Amino acid sequence: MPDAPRPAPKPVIALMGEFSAGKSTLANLLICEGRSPTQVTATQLPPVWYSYGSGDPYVMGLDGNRTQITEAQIADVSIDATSYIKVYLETDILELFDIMDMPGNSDPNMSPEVWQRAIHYADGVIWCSHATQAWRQSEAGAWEELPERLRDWSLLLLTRWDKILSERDRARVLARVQKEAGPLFREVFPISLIEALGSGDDRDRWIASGAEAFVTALLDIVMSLDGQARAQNAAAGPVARRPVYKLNQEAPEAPDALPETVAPLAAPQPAGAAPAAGVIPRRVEAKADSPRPRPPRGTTPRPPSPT
Ligand SMILES: Nc1nc2c(ncn2[C@@H]2O[C@H](COP(=O)(O)OP(=O)(O)OP(=O)(O)O)[C@@H](O)[C@H]2O)c(=O)[nH]1
Ligand SMILES: [Mg+2]
Repeated sequence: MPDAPRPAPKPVIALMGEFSAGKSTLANLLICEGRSPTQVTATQLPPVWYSYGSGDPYVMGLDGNRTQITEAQIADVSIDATSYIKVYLETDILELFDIMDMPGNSDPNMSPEVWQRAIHYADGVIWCSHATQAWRQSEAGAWEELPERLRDWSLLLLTRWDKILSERDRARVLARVQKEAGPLFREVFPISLIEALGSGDDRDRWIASGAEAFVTALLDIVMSLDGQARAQNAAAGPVARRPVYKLNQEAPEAPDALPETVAPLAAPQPAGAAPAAGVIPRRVEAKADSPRPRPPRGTTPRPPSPT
């Protein structure tokens, strides 16, 4: 009997950048769980790959062997012998795409192989760069080494925007980064992740943090990537299509129909309630059926997802 067809893998978005640039804080903002370990300074973690689902995490070793672990053991996983740690969460945004939280790539004690071998699984990257020292030469050098196919599907995020106080300085930093890095990314966004996490029900604060513009662009990328995967599926013949759901709604009748809108990312909270750390507090609407048609520069296929 032939194997049952496997569902198409979801797009994988890798969170990259130098040490302490805000990658894990961003992962927490996106997955709404506050589960991504931040400030892991004593030992670096291997890439942490978040997928939708339940069950225990596992470690994918460099030898290709999986080892089941508990959540409490994640912080102790050795970076040297590990390809990535897989973590399952039943959180809305992971129904749309997978997130890979990468270790900081400027640590002199860490081999660049750690992120180079994991980046092959990624369809797009969110590169986090400290706004106060944005887009250093070392970052440009590291980005240069990554596959060119990623550029049309990647965003540059200038984190800690709250640390640049004057409008004049903000404009200057943004202009320089746009000039130097703009052509290498789909878009550049300044953001205060701390402000976004703390914005609660305050919509103006959420928008002012830069989160709304960034998340809208991110969903745009994910929907475009998803459409591309669907086109590849159609070309490849009858394969199982991944059902795409409207978040918080019933699955559409046609299993391969794209949703008209994606909203909301988090259930609305009762008025006056303190937001849980890491919750995306805003309704972000993205037109899933009108992604910007920007084909990737390269068509290098990524390795099949091992899940
Ligand atoms: N003020 C401010 N602090 C931030 C912002 N983003 C992140 N931080 C803080 O920066 C520190 C490092 O953030 P992480 O998210 O752990 O950084 P990381 O890139 O995952 O770090 P490594 O994995 O160690 O490379 C934490 O204390 C965050 O709270 C921001 O936008 N504004
Ligand atoms: Mg981190």
